[in-house]
Amino acid sequence: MSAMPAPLPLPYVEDPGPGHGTLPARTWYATSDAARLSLNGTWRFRLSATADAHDDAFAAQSYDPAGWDRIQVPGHWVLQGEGAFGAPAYTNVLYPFPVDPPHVPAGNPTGDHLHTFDLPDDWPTGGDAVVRFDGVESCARVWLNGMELGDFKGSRLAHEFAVGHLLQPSGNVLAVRVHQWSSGSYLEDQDQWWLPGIFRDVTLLHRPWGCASDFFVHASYNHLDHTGTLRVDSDVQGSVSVPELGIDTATGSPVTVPVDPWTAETPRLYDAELITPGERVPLRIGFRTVALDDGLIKVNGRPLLFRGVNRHEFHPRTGRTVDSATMRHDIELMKRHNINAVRTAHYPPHPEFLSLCDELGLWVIDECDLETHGFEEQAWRDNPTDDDRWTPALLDRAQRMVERDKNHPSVIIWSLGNESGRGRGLTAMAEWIRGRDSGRLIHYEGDQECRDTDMYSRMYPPHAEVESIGRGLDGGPARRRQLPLILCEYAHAMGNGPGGLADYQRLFETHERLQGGFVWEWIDHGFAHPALGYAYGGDFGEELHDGHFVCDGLLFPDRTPSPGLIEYKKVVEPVRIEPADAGDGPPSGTVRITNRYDFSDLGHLVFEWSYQVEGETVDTGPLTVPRLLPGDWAEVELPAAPPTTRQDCEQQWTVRALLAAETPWAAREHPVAWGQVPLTVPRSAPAATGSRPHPGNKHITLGPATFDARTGELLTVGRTPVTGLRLDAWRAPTDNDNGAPWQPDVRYGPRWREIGLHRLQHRTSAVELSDEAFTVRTRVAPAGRDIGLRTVYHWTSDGTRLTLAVSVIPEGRWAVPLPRLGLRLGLPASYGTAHWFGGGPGEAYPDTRAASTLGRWRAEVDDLQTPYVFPQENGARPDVRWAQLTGPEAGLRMEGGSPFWFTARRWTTEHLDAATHPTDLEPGDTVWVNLDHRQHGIGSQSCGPGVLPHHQLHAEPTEFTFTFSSLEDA
Ligand code: IPT
Repeated sequence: MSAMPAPLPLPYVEDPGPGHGTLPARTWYATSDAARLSLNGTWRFRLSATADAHDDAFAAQSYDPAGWDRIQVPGHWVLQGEGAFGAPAYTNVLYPFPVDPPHVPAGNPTGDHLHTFDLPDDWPTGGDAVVRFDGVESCARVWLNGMELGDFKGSRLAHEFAVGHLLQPSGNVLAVRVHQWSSGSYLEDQDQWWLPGIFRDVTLLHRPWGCASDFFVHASYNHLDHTGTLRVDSDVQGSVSVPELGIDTATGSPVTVPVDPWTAETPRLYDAELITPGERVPLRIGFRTVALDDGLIKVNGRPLLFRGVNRHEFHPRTGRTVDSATMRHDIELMKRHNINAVRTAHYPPHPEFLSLCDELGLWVIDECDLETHGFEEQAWRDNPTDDDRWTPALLDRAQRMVERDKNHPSVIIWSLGNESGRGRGLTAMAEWIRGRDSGRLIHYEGDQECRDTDMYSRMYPPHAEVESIGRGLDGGPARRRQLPLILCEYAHAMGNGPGGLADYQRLFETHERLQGGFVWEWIDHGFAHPALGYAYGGDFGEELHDGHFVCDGLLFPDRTPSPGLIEYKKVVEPVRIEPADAGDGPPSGTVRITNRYDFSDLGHLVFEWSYQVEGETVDTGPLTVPRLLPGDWAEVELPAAPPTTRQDCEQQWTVRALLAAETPWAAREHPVAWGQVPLTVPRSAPAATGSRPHPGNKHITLGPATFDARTGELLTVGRTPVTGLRLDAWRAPTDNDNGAPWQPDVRYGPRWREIGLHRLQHRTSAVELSDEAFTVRTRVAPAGRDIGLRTVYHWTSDGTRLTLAVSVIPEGRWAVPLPRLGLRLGLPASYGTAHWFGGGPGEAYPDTRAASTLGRWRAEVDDLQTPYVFPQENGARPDVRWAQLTGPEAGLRMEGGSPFWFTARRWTTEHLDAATHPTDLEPGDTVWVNLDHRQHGIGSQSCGPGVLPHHQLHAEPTEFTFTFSSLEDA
């Protein structure tokens, strides 16, 4: 069965072809009754600086591994050996080697891996055996017992060699030479760390006589008569049994029976078995039919709305070696956050991940291991996807993906790859896939004319453009006009953000042609680092790198959900709970409930109401909601008599939808969706007036406060010392403020700095006392510019409370929005506990506030911080009516004349701005508080559109007030 490698025109490392000597690609399955032996474990390892340092040593068996290092397989060598085996390197688009295809650098780290194994005593004698590699980056040459088996490329695909004729009962030596760089590297320019090694499982599989080499499960669903049709094609005649359905049939012959369909919402799998003369293979069959129908992607006759994410394989210690528990955890987290789809960006994942998607229910776009993005730098000249020399490698990759993954019901779309330009090679891939599998659709974003694809796919388009596509106003080629739109990437989740998710979702839900999208991306790829917290590009001394652009996920590297994921969960929730439209009348005690599932009714949910007074829950109870069908809505009356009718405080209903029973991915009562129905409007804190300011020698007193008589600076409120209270307009720019260099629109982060908003000077022009007030007149402006903010602080008191009315009048031409507008002040470090009535529990900004829940919250200042891997503005709480910061003995209460944004941290904005890792941030002797009247939105400009106009903060004449009081007995 094995083929000896033919003489090569180029050394095999640089041959653009896929490799030599491997067996044809076939379906992957985790178990069967055939014997198998995991070869994972501790292997011997020798690292060389070049590809040819030890040429053919394995063939001659003239080596002595006694002095070699040890390494874990699966694993990447650059993540082992404590630095002795090199380091990871991160680039986004640029190849980290000269673009000279198919050549690779002379410096080509090469890892010789050696494993000695015995066959188990019960290893069968007849038949053949194969050794399977599930993932090796980027090129491997393999020997068993001194005989060369061949070589392969295609890092995230399975490769097998026939080895039966070479196996001996004991002392088998498997030798694998892995080169970091190969011609294959030109096809693997995904935006991620370059991580060489045998990073997925290695397995020895017995292949009994009479077993199938390959089989293809076709299981369709007819939604009109609710039947499923099963046909299993196998290259060896056998039978298929599905006991639960009473099916027992020959391979190749179709059977039609009534079934429950598979969907991502209802992942119904039937246990089955394929029985061939040599092997019994357990199958899990899901019946579903994928179609492009009426210009829409439909499954089982119904259009889908993708609430998706792009998932790279990543673990903060082991890179792309991801264990089963982590895979399952990823899917559980997705399901718990209302995510229904995954694009396996930008390569087929470990096959077990797909089995888990089948089991737990996610729609999958399975993407081929292909990206040639770096050729964009040279206007796509020499792009391998348009060069016939590379077409065999491209076809090999398409075949290995489809053959490996074809039996997963969760996979509904094949993607040709990512960011690989255009060319004949891609068309050849699409044609081959269509010929092999007519039961799925084809995706490739690079094909903007949709010549080879079944859907129009875009990355990061602005909202307005998505809307015009939704309305069918985008023109374009005739074929594309007939196709639905999906956003294979949108809402770049880098740092604080993404902003504007809710605005996208409204469009998706309004226009049928818009079938949703996939947020970029699931997880930050930061490596756990002893000194830096998490390391990103450049932290390993790379010559070329793209910094923290690799940290752009909805999860932090340790898989803690970031605020972006909480926001996404709310935005895509499958049940909408909102106040019933009361027209112009007073708010009513009625909620409108809409079922936004694609397939399920609401029978699996229970609903409950709760009632809040000043944000505090005073009562709860069950709510009966009809079992609405997908797309249906109902207006549901809340209990006739609210638990309290007090008029002097804020009151609201909260309605939540919870899982009625435990599921494989969440506990009973897991919250799926919620909504709030306000019955009153926010009350504003009345200004404190009536007290007279008293001038003293050095100080001025007013009610509970003292001020510096010369500068007008606030010094104390009761026993609380206050420092540095003044207008603040600066925030540590977020990744989205800074934007990506290729963004066409103005990027405000750099503009703000250019204008000098991070170094505003405060000049006091007058300190005035009157009978009722103490007034400080200032101008706040940056050096070198004529723009400024004329700012007046107007202090009054009623004896116990202190009110500050601020008026801000912009002067000069403000061509940029402001980052923020409000006050900052410093309190003693002991004021470490925050209580507030407002939005929470997590952070929010104007365009990331859908998940913010109005209520009473408490948190330590340390826990108000969002630990973005690259420090930046974070932690604001929106809609705050009042907030208190307290220490062991005293505290300060801050009330807004209107709802405000509350932020507290143990370092200044300037420190936050200067930090490059969270470990740079050291608590000082002050808690710095920002009370913002307004904040600028977040947007998604780190790779997409900026802040939508209605979320921008423009400089204009503004007035706002805050009232302070001291909490002496706190
Ligand atoms: C897009 C890539 O497809 C994705 O891999 C990732 O790099 C993302 O950007 C940014 O994080 S391509 C981009 C140039 C639009």
